[in-house]
Amino acid sequence: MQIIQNYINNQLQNPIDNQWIDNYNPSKGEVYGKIPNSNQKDVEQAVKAAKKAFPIWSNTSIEERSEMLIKIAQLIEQNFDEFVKAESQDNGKPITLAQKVDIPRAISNIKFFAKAITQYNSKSHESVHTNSINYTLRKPIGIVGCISPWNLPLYLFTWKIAPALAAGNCVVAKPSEVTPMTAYLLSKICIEAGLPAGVLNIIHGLGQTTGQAIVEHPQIKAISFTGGTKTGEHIARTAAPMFKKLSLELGGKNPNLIFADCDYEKMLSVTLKSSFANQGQICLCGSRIFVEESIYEKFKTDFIERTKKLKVGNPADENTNLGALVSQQHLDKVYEYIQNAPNQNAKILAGGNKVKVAGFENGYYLEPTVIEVNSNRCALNQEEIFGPVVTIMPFKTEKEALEMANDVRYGLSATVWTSDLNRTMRLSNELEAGIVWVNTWLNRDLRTPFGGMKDSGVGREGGFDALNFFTEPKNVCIQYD
Ligand code: TXE
Repeated sequence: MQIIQNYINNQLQNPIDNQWIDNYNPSKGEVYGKIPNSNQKDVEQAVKAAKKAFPIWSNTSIEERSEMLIKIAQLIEQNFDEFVKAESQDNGKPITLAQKVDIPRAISNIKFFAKAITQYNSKSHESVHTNSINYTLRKPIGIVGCISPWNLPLYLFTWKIAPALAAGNCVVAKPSEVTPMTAYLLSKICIEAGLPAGVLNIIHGLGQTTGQAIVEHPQIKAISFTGGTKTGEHIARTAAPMFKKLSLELGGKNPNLIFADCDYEKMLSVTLKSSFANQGQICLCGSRIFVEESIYEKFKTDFIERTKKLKVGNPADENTNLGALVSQQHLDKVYEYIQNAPNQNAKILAGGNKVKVAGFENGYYLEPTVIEVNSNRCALNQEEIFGPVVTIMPFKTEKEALEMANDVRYGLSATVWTSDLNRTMRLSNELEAGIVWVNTWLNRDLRTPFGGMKDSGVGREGGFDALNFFTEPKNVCIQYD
């Protein structure tokens, strides 16, 4: 049994009321650890520690904060294999993905914001006719809350805490209770790095207990959240009467528009990734595939053939393409969508079944699944499934493709495959999405604004947008003679 503890005031400690929850290994469907189910008392302790630390941390020089973050990133690098193994075991994702994406990106997040803060600046506005100058101070907010999900655990956890800390805030953070392990390892790293007590507090527990206590705490002035749209809605409702600053990165139902003039081979291999990477559990996955009629049949044949070749198996095996889904509950949710497909006039073309992996019979495995739909209005195309399930459908014209792409409540990302520059320009203007990828997918530059429109969220993360979120602007106006 691996016991995870809270990290409060630079100490690893048990939850005050001694309440625990099970931590599962999804590849085996077995409990392998216990994590605290913290409550208001633990959050209160963390807030007290953060409050005490804030005047000191917010007054350290930018260089000091930057160096501390770099040190933390380097310590993760030194313990790289341990982090990779832990992430794969906790989440069920292929170890190769944790190795190539999750942990390297967590390290990059921290290093990026360690450097970004040294370049962060504010504006000034001179009005000669009134003999005055305005300038903007950017002050850390104080104590901020960071709540992250289970799909990219350390990657999204660091994406929030790094800019918050770099900007001089003290943080009360909660990783998902489904994947708490790498955040726990990070707390040990912070102790080793000598991060001052109370600057970062990592509290574990359920959303409705620990998460709720963070959102409700009156001294936590801003909440950065990534997770489901429903949860985001609930958090917004709770936080609004306290006028908390909110950054919400929520669900997606992203269109992938494939035109006949694209680089077909590149499109095919990237589309396979954008459909099934991380078992389809990435908010940016292109889960609605629309293909121009003239290449639809060819695409259908090739895509199904490639999908069937993907290997579902033990995440620790280097040849595995898809590991386990994150939990039994999530597997049930995704599987229900597949079972309901025939009721929606939809046809399962590949996959659709749970998988029994030899030696891991109780794990949460599902075949990569391709479903042909005949309307964009069906639940399969309108609701976020968040698993290894994509739909495909032909379109006749660019206009029709655009209409279907936008006809959904979400607006996180969109992918376009075409070699026509004019079409690229038209579609990137018209698509209702926070991110539009053309002839690429998940190609991330950390300086860019990241986030969604419509029900995919509020606000943007990344680059100076994240530092803007984690600071309070104060305008100073001086008149001179
Ligand atoms: O996420 P939750 P769930 C989508 C995906 C998935 C659905 C539900 O469609 O099927 O959301 O997933 C914390 N106050 N995404 O239920 O609950 C929770 O403990 C404060 C998309 O697992 O939103 C966890 O730390 N916090 C998404 C975090 O919120 C609360 C990634 C996210 O969990 C809380 C994950 C509360 N009342 C799921 N309730 C993306 N955008 O990438 C829960 N939490």
